[in-house]
Amino acid sequence: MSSLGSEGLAVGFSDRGLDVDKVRADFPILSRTVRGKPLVYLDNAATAQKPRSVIDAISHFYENDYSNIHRGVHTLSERSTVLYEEVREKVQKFINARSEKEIIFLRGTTEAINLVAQSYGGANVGPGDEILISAMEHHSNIVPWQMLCQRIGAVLKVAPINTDGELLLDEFAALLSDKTRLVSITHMSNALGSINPVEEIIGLAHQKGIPVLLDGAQAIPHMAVDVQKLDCDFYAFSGHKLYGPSGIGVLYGKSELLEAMPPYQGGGDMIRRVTFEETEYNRLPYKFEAGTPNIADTVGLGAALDYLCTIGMDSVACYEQQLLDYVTQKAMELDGLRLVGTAANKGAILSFVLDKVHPHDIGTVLDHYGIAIRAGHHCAMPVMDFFQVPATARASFAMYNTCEEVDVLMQGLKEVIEVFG
Ligand code: 7TS
Repeated sequence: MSSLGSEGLAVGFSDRGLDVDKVRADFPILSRTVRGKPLVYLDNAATAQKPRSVIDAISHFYENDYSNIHRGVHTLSERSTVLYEEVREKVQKFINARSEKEIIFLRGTTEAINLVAQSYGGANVGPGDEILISAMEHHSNIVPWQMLCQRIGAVLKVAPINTDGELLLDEFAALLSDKTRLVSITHMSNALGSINPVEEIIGLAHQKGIPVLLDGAQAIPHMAVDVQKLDCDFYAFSGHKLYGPSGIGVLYGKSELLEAMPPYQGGGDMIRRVTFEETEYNRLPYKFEAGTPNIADTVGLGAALDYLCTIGMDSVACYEQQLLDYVTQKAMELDGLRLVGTAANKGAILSFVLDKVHPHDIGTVLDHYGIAIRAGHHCAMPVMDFFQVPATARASFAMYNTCEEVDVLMQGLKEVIEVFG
């Protein structure tokens, strides 16, 4: 495939360091067909496909190195422990955390937010206190806080957005009160694509001494993230949206906060000494990693990070921004298409509705052309309510998508409009 859009729009892959043909060749699934058509995979916000190196790393690990970690003196256990802990170091470097002990492995973003809600929230939030989120959150960044608030008698506050899907920063600032115990906000919205002004958000919260959790599930595959530069207190993300396996994710937390937090789950590995009377907990990060973890998928996540480091997150961001510009321009040419989420600062997600066509029908027709998009509420029902739509169709892009695929999508949408319009 060429690296130019059909309009000749320069999407300069090689001069900016991302060779999309080469990237595509690394992802075996991208060469399959669906319903006799080449797969056009545009459901990357739900989960991204995996490069060969990730698939191979997992098989290689099971075939050669697999054992349980942190407990055996035998060769395989030591080998598995080294490989697992090496990934912690890779994650630390990838997000520029100060220390490996600030990296906690969990199932994913959802579990990471639940950990903070239960552990930090349980210890620091009292009756009448407030947690501040935004109106564009995924259910994973709403429900754990609702559960905490119900349990404790605290109050969930919601910072509003405008009709472009942008956070209203002044209103956000006005909602920071001396009762606010934590701000938990998405770095990038999965339903709208909006990228939040997280540095300003963190600055405003920190002026009042309030810690900030960033839900990085969507942001991390699309841009370089530096947790020290952001100065966020917690950062949560999932491996599976970052070209790694499902079932493995990360909570970053500043060590001084993590040190002071009680464990989230009890069990093996998170202890130093146990008697029936009391338990002495392990040091960070093991205090938060009870039980046998997802060892092989952690190794797979390490391979995904290695892969991304060879490309460079700045190249990914630059390439995807051009793809987003291209698809946005093309989408706006279609009669009856309305974009849902038009923030000035957006990641490569296009949510839209078509006049007289239910999003599920859009998804079903596009599937006949081998095009995978998502139709639904995207686990962000309050966002749908705000825009007064039951659902949207969402095409979400990754570094392996091309302008040609955008053209195929547009052709598919023209067919949808013809059939239902
Ligand atoms: N936060 C955001 C912003 C998300 O987009 C998602 C998943 C999550 C949290 C939860 O991540 P998990 O890995 O723990 O499930 N978003 C989507 C989506 O948009 N379509 O499918 C999953």
